[in-house]
Amino acid sequence: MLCCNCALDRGFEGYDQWACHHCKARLRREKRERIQDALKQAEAAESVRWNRSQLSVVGKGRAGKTAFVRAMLGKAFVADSQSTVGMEGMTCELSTVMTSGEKRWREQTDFSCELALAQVRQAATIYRGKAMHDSYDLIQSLEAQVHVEEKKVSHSETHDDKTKQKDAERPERRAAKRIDDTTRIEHKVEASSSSSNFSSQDEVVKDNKLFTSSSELNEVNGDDGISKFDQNLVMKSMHEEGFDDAIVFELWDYGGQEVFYALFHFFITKYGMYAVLFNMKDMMAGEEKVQVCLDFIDFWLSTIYLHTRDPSTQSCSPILMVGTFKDEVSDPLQHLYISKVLERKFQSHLAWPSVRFFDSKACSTYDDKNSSESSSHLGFKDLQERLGRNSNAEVVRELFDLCDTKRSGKVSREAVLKVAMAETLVFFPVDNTKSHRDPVIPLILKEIEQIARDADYIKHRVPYAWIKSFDKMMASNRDVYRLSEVETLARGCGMPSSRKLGLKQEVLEMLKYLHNLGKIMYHHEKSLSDYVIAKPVDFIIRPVTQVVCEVSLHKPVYEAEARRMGREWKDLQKRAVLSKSLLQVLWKDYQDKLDLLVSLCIKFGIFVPLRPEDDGNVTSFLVPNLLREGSLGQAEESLPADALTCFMHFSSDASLKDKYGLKRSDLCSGFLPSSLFSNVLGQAMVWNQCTSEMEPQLSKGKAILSFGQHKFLLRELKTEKCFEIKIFVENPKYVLDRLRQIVSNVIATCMQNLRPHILLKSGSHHVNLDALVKNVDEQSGMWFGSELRQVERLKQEFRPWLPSKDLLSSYDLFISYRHGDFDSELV
Ligand SMILES: Nc1nc2c(ncn2[C@@H]2O[C@H](COP(=O)(O)OP(=O)(O)OP(=O)(O)O)[C@@H](O)[C@H]2O)c(=O)[nH]1
Ligand SMILES: [Mg+2]
Repeated sequence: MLCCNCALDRGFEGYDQWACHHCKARLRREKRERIQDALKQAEAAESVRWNRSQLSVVGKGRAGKTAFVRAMLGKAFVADSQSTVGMEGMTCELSTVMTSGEKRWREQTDFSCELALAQVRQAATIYRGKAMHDSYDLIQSLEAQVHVEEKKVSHSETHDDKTKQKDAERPERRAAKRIDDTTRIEHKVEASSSSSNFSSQDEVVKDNKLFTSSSELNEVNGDDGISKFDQNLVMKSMHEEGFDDAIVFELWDYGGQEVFYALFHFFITKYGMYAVLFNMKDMMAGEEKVQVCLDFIDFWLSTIYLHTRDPSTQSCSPILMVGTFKDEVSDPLQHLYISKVLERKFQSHLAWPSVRFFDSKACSTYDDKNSSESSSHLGFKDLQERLGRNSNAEVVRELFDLCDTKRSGKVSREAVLKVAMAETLVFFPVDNTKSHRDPVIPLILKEIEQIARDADYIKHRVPYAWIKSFDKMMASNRDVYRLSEVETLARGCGMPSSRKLGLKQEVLEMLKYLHNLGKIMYHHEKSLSDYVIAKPVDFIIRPVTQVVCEVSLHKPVYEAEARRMGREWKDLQKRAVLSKSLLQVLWKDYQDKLDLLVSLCIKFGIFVPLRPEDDGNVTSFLVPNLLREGSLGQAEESLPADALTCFMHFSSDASLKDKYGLKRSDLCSGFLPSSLFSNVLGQAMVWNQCTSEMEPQLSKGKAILSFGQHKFLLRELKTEKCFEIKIFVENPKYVLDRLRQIVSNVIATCMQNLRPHILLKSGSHHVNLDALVKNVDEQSGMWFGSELRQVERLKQEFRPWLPSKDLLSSYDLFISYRHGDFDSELV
């Protein structure tokens, strides 16, 4: 037989495509050289498209989040899975199976060196001759931002600069402009591909057969250019089509119980997407269950919007709503009904434009048994019956009208099904018991991949120095670093990559980037900015959930021992008071970092140190998230009847600040993050302890506190999305100002897009205090519905809340040295 390369007869028979061993050796050598060359080029580059994203799976407890994650990973369904404690994270690679074209998500456990992986991927791109036309240099876009900032300072007044200023606030948008220099690598890629003998994919695949194992690859020459990389990785890069381009996700499975929500604010970040899960059975149950289910979805949509809103577009990270238990709620009509209920409820939600819909026509979601129904006819009542007596009549009517195109008052079952199966749903219905065999799961994976590929952040070319620094942080077993330590480490890895940014600025940008990708935790807020948490789940979630958890569902590791502490255990469960000695037991496994953990928990607002003993040592903490619901008993009953009342309303909708005369229904569309009250309560407690001897009275949504002599009641009104503040002294401004300060501190730490508004009640209206002060100051009246109230009337009605200027009019300078009847109005 003739060799297919040199055409010499080597006398070997039986193969169509046969190369003699001389030719094979030459081809191997040549191929090895090309791989070597590609690796060298990749190594010589300074940055790489990292292809990272994240998916967070959130929703009510027991909604099927963990089962859904397992389904996406192709793991078998577990009938009685354990409730997730806090949250679980994993790194997964989303790749395409060549034979079926199906998406597959693989947990990545074998790569410890991100830089090497990124370089081999880059080499694979070069080797395959692919150009990366849509990547943008991150450093250059940051430098451009700095440049604009500098200009902004020097020419802040000109109109021209104002426009650029706007641009500076939109780094992602700016990055979307092609930066010519980033094509450096692409030219190299193109050059390399033109020098390569391989022009088509087929030839590459054939060529891959030259090396069938990593040891074979290593045998030839043994040159360092290749052997310093993981040989399996290099083999993979050659054999696996799509390896160079696969997206790696951080996948987060959140625990659904409310006690954990205080922790989640620190984990929800911009880069990535969110799957909001709900149990479809809840949506078909009675009104109460439907409401709870909708409230949870509302909470998550608002939370995602709050933490991921892009100020330039006003939109948030993409969201997929997923309905579980399709095995039990399987009728396509039920799905359409649920979809309509969700649409009605959330179509004006700020996060709604970011919700991705499901085109049910895209797959054969429904079994044949559904489509082979008899052709008898249904009236409106029959349809309602089919959807259950708890169904919402208005929605059923909408569905009926949708099917009854001839307006005959009757629709055939066939027509109903046809409509139900053809409509786009606002959520993805899944049956977790089928795991990845549910046809909707691959569609969800496809959607997730598309979202990631379209995102701006995925197109950034990340400096090698950043990835190297990240590797270094992960390589040591440390969970947490001081910022200065990261700076030193980063310098050792070749930072700053940009002299213009400088080391400090570039390190901050790197930390922000890694945080947004869910790789580390870093908060720029003053009290937290000195700590870089390399392994947030291990470092914070694991220990904190030993204290903050629902004991009936999640057992702390040392529960038996803790229970033996009798009164102290009871104090924690009943009064949310945690003694240091109990903490020593619950955190037995974290003794070496106990002090640091305690101080971080205080900074995160999870623990509030209670009044120190006489020797100045703190021996116990309040854990506000563990407070129980209930009345404040005698303390509440004996409160004076007359109090000055105001409301602190919260919303992510910036336009609300300009509105006054709000109705109760306007308030309900705000957003009150579930842990905000407990956080504020914690800080208010601290101020109470500093300024007053009065023992605070606390329960989950209510507290009686005192700032100095100023006693007040603070209450959470969940439906109206506000705090009610009843103040029992003549001048309410001191308490209000201090509470405003506390709220802004909490918001600055972890909810930066949230806006508080102080409202005063007048009849059926709520007046915005800031607008009121402004109007009174400008001597203009205010509209209350159709009634215009003049300034004098406003002054009279709201006098205690308005700044007092009576005494000021007779002084140029007023120095107050005491609180007394005479000057209490001013201080
Ligand atoms: N029949 C059926 N059971 C499901 C489905 N999804 C989840 N389950 C079951 O529902 C229970 C809760 O599922 P999980 O996946 O643990 O729920 P979770 O949302 O992770 O719960 P938490 O971690 O407590 O927040 C388990 O017993 C699952 O086996 C589904 O689609 N159909
Ligand atoms: Mg779970």
